Amino acid sequence: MADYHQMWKDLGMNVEMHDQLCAVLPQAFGDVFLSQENRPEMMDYFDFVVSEIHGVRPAELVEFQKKGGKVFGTFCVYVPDEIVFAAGGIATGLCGGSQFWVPGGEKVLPVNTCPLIKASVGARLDRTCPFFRIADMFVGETTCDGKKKAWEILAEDVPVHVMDIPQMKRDKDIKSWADEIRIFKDVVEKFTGNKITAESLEENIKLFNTKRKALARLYAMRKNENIPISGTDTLLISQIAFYDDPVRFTEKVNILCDELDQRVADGVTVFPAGTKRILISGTPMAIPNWKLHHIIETCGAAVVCEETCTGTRYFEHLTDESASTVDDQIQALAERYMNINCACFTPNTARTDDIIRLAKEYHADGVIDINLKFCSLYDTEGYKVEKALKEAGIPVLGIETDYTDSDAQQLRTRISAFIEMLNA
Ligand code: BJ8
Repeated sequence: MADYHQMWKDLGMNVEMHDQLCAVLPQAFGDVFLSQENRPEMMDYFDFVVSEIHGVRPAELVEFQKKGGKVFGTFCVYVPDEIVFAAGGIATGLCGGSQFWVPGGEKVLPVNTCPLIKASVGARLDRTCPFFRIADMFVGETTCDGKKKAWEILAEDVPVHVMDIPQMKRDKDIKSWADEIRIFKDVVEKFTGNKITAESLEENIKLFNTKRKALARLYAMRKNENIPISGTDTLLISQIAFYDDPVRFTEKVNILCDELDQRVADGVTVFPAGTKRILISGTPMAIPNWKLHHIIETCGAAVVCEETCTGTRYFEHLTDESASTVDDQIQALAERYMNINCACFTPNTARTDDIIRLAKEYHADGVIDINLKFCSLYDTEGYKVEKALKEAGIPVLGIETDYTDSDAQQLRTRISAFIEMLNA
């Protein structure tokens, strides 16, 4: 990585502590990604982005701010990027996916809080992530209790706007979510000093639809019998989607897909014939959380799809592009976003339906339902997920884990046994 120490200092980061993170990431990345064989050539771009993760994109954001631009940090796929970009701002994902940041979060949060929340709070308070320093405003949401309380703590340190997400999906809830997006629009307009017009919103609805279509195209490649890209590589791309420039990202994903199309035509695969296919469902995997994919794929199975917010929940469903007034566009956004099936909703049968549909579409031999430790939402919903899968005759393994490596060996044993059972 090039030397970004001056930028990090200017951002008020704890550079010494941050250096410790920079020292371990290349090794972790090499072990997980570069050890894979026969990777698509176009993964080069995504490897580069992650090798410069705290450099290139933060430097772009800093330049943008110098010209008066505002950066919004988000933590949930319910927060509509379209609104931020339509006001000339930039939205960037902030969910923490490393154990490195967890102890910082534990200084102010109960230990029995999910690692994603602890890492996100720790990254800000310890000043060890440039994205958490750059974001001018954090945008939280009322999805789970841990997050709701975390926003109050973060608000002592940085401007925070919280979006009130309904917990049911009746007509009145969709209406209330549309109202919430209208409030967000006003906040973003005031913060950026820019008015959102029907034209700017239309442009950005189309931009994010195009980005979602590129990700859907990438995922569709994995439905093939010969799988041209590993699940581990696809996860990396999904994670990068949260912070890369959306236009460049979409272009790079489509170029990669052109290569994958050719691989499919040539029968090129990254897995031996007969490899068992796994669908992952559950909690999101924020960068650099690559633990489960690495374990599953080095145990001899292929991850063919993720029913997570770092997977299909991020890109499935497009926003209707036909509305011509800001008000109607916001209604269209509300309807699109309310299709995301987060476990914070009740009832959430559409999620179990999705998992079964995806298992069929991606020809999965089994499902691994993953829960981040202390996430009671997805943990509790695991009962319904496992029941529905069993009724559908799809083998399922429930796993709870965190960001540490302490359970890696135990997970390897359980996952190997599951794959062996699928092979029997
Ligand atoms: S739409 S999944 S991105 S809230 S933070 S709920 S793991 S205890 S992240 Fe999420 Fe939006 Fe839902 Fe998706 Fe559990 Fe942890 Fe809460 Fe979490």
